[in-house]
Amino acid sequence: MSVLLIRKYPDPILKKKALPVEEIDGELQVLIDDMIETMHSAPGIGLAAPQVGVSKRVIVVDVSSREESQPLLVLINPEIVRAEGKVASEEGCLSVPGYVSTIERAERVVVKGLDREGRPLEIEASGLLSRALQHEIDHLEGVLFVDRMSPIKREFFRKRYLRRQKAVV
Ligand code: GNR
Ligand code: NI
Repeated sequence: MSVLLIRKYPDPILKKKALPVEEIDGELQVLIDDMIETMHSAPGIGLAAPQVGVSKRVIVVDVSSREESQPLLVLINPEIVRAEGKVASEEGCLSVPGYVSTIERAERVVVKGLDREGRPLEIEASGLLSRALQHEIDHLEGVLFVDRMSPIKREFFRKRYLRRQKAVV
């Protein structure tokens, strides 16, 4: 297993819509294991394949450090089939280091997809798991949490982030 490099905003791969997985093979299993290791080492509560440079519809989510009794989830070709309610909460992203913002999202979601063996899976989620699932599925559409901020907040963010990035490099 290896810890992969996490792509950072404004890397263009983060804006691309990821392609559905057509074959669940050994190569995909290696990717999934590397994504899990990368997420844990970051540490983060979720990771989407485009964040490690692979434009495929695969996500991993592990909120067990913050919410008990939630097992590690691997989802291939995940889709939100139901969304209810609205809730605003603070959000960050490993691809946008150093920033958090309050983002409004659905309170509860039902997500379906395939597990790493290709078996159909349906998950009902609320709380942090619901938020993490929506955040990761956004990544597969090329959407970052900063794209969900108001235009004014986003412009402030963009300028500050790019200025700070220049200062670091
Ligand atoms: O580690 C993460 N924490 C987090 C906190 C609130 C809402 C979403 C997240 S996901 C983030 C990891 C990440 O960037 N996944 O794409
Ligand atoms: Ni993210």
